[in-house]
Amino acid sequence: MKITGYEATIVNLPEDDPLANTEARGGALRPVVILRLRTDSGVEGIGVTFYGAALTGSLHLAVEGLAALTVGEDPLRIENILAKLHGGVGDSCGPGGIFMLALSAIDIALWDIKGKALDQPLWKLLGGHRDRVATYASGSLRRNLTDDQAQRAAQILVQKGFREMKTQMALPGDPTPADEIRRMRVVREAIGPDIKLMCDINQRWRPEQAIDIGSRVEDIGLFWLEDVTTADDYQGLARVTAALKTPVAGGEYLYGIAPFRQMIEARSVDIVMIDIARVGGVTSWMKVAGMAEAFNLPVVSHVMPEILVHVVAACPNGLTVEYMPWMLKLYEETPAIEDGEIVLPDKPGLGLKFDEKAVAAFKA
Ligand code: SMN
Ligand code: MG
Repeated sequence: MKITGYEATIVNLPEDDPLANTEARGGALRPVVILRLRTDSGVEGIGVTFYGAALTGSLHLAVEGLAALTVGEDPLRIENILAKLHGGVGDSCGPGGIFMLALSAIDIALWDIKGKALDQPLWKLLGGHRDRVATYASGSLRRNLTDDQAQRAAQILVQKGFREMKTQMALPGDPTPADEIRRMRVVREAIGPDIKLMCDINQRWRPEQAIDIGSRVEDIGLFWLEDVTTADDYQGLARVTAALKTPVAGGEYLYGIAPFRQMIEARSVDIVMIDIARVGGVTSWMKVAGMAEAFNLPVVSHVMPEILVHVVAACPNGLTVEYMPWMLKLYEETPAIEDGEIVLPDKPGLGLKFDEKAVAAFKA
């Protein structure tokens, strides 16, 4: 089997909130790069990457540049191709930035090809630990909502059957710790005691703030506090993690596999979050999951649930999938949620097909 061609396309998706219909940033667009990798057997693999914003054009070119290096290669030899891609840039611009984001799209497409070629869904190829997986609603309970809006949105998510959901602290403006705590109580009261509630700080606190506010919300029962301070302040994170009973999650900002070693060895987090675009695709996601398993730590996904459901379900320490619905529109069909859990697809590879009408409509 040989790779014969590729097509990378920029697609601008609307920034909406299909889960709770809260007012998202009106008219804002989220650019993503989609990839099709073609083979001589007729099997086509698909990949996705993003985070480009103003650099989306460069990311698109980077995907094309790396995809060109895969033509003629055997798509089932994924590590061999990844080594060629690293070599293709002389290893001089890796392991971070646009190179890694572009490489991830290719790695995802290669795994999709492998699944289709072997007629197996990806989650089974990667380990197949479970066929349903916990998931949490994300993207609705944002920090810029009013307390009333957050309360209503949280209730909508519960009515829709979500058993887990994520909100945010580090409220806009100049909030006092009391403001932050009030918001958490509003959301907790809206959803009741049994729903798992996560809270993302998106790196906006200093470690001492995280310990102060984090310790004042312990009685609210958060499932985790995420990215409480600058993502590469491993020692600062470790202080917060040691000080709080609430589990601390982090890792979505790390590029490649090696920084996870530093973060985990420093005991910076209780829950390891792995971003598939930054880590280097499916191959690297699974390597970090194995590293975390050796430290008795669970792993969780970041965005793109339609793809990440495979890796979280595959490994024994996969905890829950972030149901961030940003890219669902790209596909004809995405995995169903039943009783608050995502049901793993039976279709081979990723089990996803681009919705060609949507791709044409949103194409940049
Ligand atoms: C997040 C960050 C960047 C893009 C999407 C989402 C956020 C999350 O940190 O964890 O959902
Ligand atoms: Mg986050």
